[in-house]
Amino acid sequence: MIDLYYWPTPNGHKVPIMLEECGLEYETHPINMLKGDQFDEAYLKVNPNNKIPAIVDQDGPGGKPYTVFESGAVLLYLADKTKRFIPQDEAGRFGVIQWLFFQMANVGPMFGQCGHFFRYAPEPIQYAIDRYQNETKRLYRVMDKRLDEVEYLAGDYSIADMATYPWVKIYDFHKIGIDEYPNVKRWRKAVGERPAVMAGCALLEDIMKLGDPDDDAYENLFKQQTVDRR
Ligand SMILES: N[C@@H](CCC(=O)N[C@@H](CS)C(=O)NCC(=O)O)C(=O)O
Repeated sequence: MIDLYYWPTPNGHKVPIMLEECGLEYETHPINMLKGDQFDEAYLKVNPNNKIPAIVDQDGPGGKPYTVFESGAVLLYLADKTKRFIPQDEAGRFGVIQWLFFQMANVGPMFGQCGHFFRYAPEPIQYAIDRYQNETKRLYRVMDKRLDEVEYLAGDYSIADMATYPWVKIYDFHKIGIDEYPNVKRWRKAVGERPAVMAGCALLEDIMKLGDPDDDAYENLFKQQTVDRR
């Protein structure tokens, strides 16, 4: 049994997608980041960085419970545990790892900032809006070129696609014209039609249809650096 600490966001979706793909049994523990659950002492023992997602594998190495945070690390852990969605040969394995790191170091942070400055910044800052949207578009071009050569980011469908899909799923949130990237569009459709991907993205999905963050949520999400939470 795997305990999944989760809230329905792009980084969150990655893990239930993999759990569903592998048919692993899991129990979902909602961490309501709008209410500040990510700062609870008990949760900070699971993820000291106060973010979702994270897991506790009750049947970890040596048969003991094992905690993993950072979505990329969670995906790699589950891929190694099941020997699925990552090739077992060294070249194939590092092919997946580099596209996974590409997502973790580029797509996630840059798309995240792009959405932030479009949607949540208290006042419009044109320099930041342009900087992060240009970087988002550049990353779309990188992916489009890659997906012109191969079917999935690392060749075969893998954890690199599971990590990237939830961010591309919401392209309109970042004001991206998906038709400009036909190979990404084809890939997005193929990944999005997989039953496990649909199930992973649907987990607690209704909770997020609540509209814009209210003042408390804004405080919990975006003022962490200026209030004494940690
Ligand atoms: N690099 C981290 C990023 C996780 C992350 O940013 N999670 C967001 C939701 S998408 C979160 O928990 N935010 C709450 C907070 O920052 O307090 C990962 O991939 O696991």
